[in-house]
Parts: sequence; C-alpha cells; structure tokens
Amino acid sequence: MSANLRRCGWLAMMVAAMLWLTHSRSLFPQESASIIVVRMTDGMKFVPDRVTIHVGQTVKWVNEAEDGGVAHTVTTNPEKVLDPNHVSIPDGAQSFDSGNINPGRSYQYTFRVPGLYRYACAPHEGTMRGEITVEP
Ligand SMILES: [Cu+2]
Repeated sequence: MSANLRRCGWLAMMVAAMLWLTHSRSLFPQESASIIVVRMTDGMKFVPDRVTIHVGQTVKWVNEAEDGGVAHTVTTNPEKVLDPNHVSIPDGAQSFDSGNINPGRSYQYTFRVPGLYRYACAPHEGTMRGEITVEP
C-alpha cells in the first residue's frame, strides 16, 4: 500500500469519527438541556422561584446549604403544608412530595401533565414557595 493510500484511509477514518460525533450528539441531545435547576438557598428561597418548562422536562431542586445547614422539601401536597392555599396542581396531575432534602442533596421531578404547579418547602412555607408552569 502506498503512503498516499494509507493517508487517505486515515483521513476517511477521521471524517467518519467526526460525522459520528456530530450525528450522535443530535440523536442524544444533552440531558442538561432538559433539566432545569432550582436552588434552595440559605435565605429560605427557591431561586428562580418561577420557571416555565415543557411537558417531559425535569426540574432538579438542589439544597445548596453546607453540611450542618437546614433541610428543605418540595411539595405540592396540601396535607404537607400549614396553608393548603400555598400549593396547587393542574387537573389530572398527581401531587408530589420530596421529603427532606438534606444539605448537598437534590430532588428531581419530571412533569408529564401541563399546567401550573405551585409548590412550597414545608418547614419554610412562609418564604419558600415557587411555581412551575408546564407548557404542552
Ligand atoms: Cu426550606
């Protein structure tokens, strides 16, 4: 085999590899694109507290407190909060409740039913509330 042919084969392999890379990225869109992060801060807030997503997208709540900090929850369950008017879910959806999310931990939920979700952190519902609008 001549040196030219060998170089040609190497080039073809490089082109194939690059094509595969660009193609596979479009076949498997990066997960981060569909996961929205909401921080749970030491200031007892959800940041951002209003998020708009589409059906099938996932919201991940992250407790950014250091070790020894407070636990938070994410709940749409009216039985988990003092004031049931602080939470609501659209018709056809099921309520969810994270339970305690300790410092450094997270909780995620994938929204399948469109509509407005109003949620709260049960221990801090006075200041810690948020909304997720899920578009079809
Ligand atoms: Cu909290």
